[in-house]
Amino acid sequence: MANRLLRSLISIKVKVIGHAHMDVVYRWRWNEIEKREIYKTFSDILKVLTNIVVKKLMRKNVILGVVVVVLCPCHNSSSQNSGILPNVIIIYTDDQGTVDANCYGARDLYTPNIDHLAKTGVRFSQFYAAAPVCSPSRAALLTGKTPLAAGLPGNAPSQKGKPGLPSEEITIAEKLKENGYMTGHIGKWHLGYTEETMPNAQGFDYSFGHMGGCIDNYSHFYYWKGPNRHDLWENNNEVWMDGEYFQDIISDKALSFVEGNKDVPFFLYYAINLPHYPLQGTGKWREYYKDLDSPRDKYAASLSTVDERIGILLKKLEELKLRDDTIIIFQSDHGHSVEERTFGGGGSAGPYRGAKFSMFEGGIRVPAIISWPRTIPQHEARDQMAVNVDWFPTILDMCDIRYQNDDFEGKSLINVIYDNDSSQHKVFWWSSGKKNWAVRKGNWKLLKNPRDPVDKESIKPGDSLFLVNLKVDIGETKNLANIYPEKVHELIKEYNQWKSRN
Ligand SMILES: [Ca+2]
Repeated sequence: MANRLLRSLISIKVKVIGHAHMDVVYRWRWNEIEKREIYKTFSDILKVLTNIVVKKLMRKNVILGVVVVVLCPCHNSSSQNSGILPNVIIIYTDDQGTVDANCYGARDLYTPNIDHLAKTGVRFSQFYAAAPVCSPSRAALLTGKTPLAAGLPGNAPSQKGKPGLPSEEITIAEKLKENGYMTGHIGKWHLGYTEETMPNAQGFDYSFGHMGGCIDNYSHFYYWKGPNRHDLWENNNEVWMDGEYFQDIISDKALSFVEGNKDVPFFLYYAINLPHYPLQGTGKWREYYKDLDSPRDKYAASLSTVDERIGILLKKLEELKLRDDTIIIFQSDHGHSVEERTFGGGGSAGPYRGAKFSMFEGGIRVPAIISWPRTIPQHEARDQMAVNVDWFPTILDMCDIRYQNDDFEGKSLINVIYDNDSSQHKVFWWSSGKKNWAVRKGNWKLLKNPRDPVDKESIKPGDSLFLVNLKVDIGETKNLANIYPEKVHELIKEYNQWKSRN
């Protein structure tokens, strides 16, 4: 048989009196991997499908009048069918500023495809990365835990032979793989550069990209001070593609991964390494932004290069008729950079203070969108506080995969997304390095030894404890620590309790 996976399709048609007709199409595949969950009988499958349909309708607050379920299985029976699973794609951009998309208020950028995700999904306006730098943000995303709890509180080394995210941590890829998914990592990794910590050892069936923090997009050499090293890998094998533009390579790899797995549930972690430096957008976008000031012009060209390739992926999903049944999560890993290698800026945090490396809002508040046209609301916004550690349990809920709440510090966003419920995060914690941390509880936020890379001089000696009320001071301009000492103590206590657990 040419394909290792057989195809099957079930169409459930649910008619609801007084409400729209709703089609839910699920795909599943024969599962040749024995450890995956098995539904042995047709009645088991029917029960699971019915539960899922009822759950989805309940989420939509639909009053059921008559539910007609018509099952049309079009394959022969097997003893090894996997569960019923939507595809999942996480698009994780690198150093994209808090408000750097049209749907987040940018007026000088052109981001129609990111905006399209917002129009076909739910956009978050108070969404955080669990860290203000690359590796711990990614560790939090993939484990559902704060970086401290996940064992990677700071950036992983970019040198071959150095570890990163501990291999005993369970990643989204490992969990989904156990439940019948084909899993792929494409783009930046930066979570370990040893065989035990590279993507294939962390649950990814397929991996293509660079293992360190950044590369030149044409030579694929590490882009930092020397000695710079070649860093391009496919499934643990070093590959050389001299002169080929990395953004086009990973775009093609993403299309191939999706097309090659179109008949099976798949998870793609698409970690695009722009608009992180080097700011190497394409000539088309450099020309488009030629009238913007530097470095905004170079940053904008990089971001629109990313946006254009997101559009290419969306078009492919539509061509394959997978778009409606694919959960797409879009997020930046943290705020924009003001480092020398990015000409001191280019990105924007809008009204928020700080940037990458800072736990002021501009370092950790990020654009974040989820789109799943078949199921979740479209063109809606949510202002509830949420964090990237929430995606893991959210995905598992959406895929109907069981888990223990204690497995994560993240909270499922299902009720926030579907029903606009209040945030489940009463409190959240960040730490960066040994001396810098922050806690948010309600509208109060306490920063210990805050950093403001945009204006380093603005941090005064008396600001080692910096208390803000985000409700009245979104720009975190005024330190209220001396006015509300009891609030300072309360938040220090929250931090210490979290720290003692980790
Ligand atoms: Ca980054």
